[in-house]
Amino acid sequence: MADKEQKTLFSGIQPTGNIHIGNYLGALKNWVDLQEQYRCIYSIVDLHAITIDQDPKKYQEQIMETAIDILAIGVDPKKATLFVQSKVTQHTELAWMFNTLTPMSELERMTQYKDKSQDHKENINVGLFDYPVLQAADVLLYHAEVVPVGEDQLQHLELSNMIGRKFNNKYGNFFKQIKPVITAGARIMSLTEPDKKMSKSKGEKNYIAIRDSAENIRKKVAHAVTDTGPAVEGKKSLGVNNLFELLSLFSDEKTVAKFETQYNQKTIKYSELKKALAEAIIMTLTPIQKRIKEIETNPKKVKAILDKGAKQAQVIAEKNMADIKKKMGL
Ligand code: AQP
Repeated sequence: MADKEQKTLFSGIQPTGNIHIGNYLGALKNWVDLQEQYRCIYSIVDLHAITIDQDPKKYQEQIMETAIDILAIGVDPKKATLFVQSKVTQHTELAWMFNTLTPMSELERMTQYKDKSQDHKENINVGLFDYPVLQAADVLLYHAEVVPVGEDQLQHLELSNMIGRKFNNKYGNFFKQIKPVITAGARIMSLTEPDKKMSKSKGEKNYIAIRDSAENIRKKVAHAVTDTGPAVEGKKSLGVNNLFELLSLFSDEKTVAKFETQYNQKTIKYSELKKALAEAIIMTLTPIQKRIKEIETNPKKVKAILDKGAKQAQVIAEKNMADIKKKMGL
């Protein structure tokens, strides 16, 4: 068990199914790498995900699938706390308190809100608007100082820090500033629209899911767009750039250098680059998929891990919530 005097790290993922290599490289891989270094609290943020329509009949299955994927990637419940957000009610309680500190104008600026309201015009709900406030509550409820995320979440974390500062100014010093952890792979682009980030909601062909079969991975990479983006002389197109970035993250330096040389000499065959990339992704995902199969055989154990995680999170949340209420005169 890690030294509990360490700084606290918090991060979450929505149980929206089909965890992809963007989620993996931007966040989940870091969840594993950082679990020795910090007191890690990881949450399957089911309350965030209902800001978009979810099928209640399938939702528990999706939550389980997400938990299984996280464990298969290497999050170790002996080292980190893993729980489902809605099991710890203080998240929403704190979000309400933070609502009273958050200017509407700040939320109106949020890029994710603007994008998601465009994508889900039929359901632009208050939850979608308030999403970043719940996220601030998720992190600050545990006094987390470190948050590994993809680049798309940086704006939300800045807002969390603003909310923390506002609270401190109004009610007395309490919350620390959050430091985002951004690593290589923090912004993986879509395979089909490389000017946009890889995203579940943009359709199956734009992402590679960590559960995708080898055959599917080969097909998706083979169809990846290479010829879009600014054709600036001497600069790779966005699609090619994305393939090189993925190659550098999944493969070895020698392979990357070989294709870089070919690119510079204009002898590169993208079909070969894509083959090498597909095989490298398959090599990384095969052991994860094997562990998924093993973990799936024991759903009771997964449930027990989540229950224990929720209990651990509740203990911290209850204590901090009592302090917060006292500070606020509630
Ligand atoms: N393309 C990406 N590159 C790097 N990191 C990414 N993340 C998401 N997309 C990329 C990071 O993954 C973590 C979990 O994200 P989430 O559960 O909030 O999912 P999301 O960002 O909503 O993922 P999608 O695929 O984009 O879903 P939809 O299409 O539903 O919006 C976060 O740390 C995120 O930064």
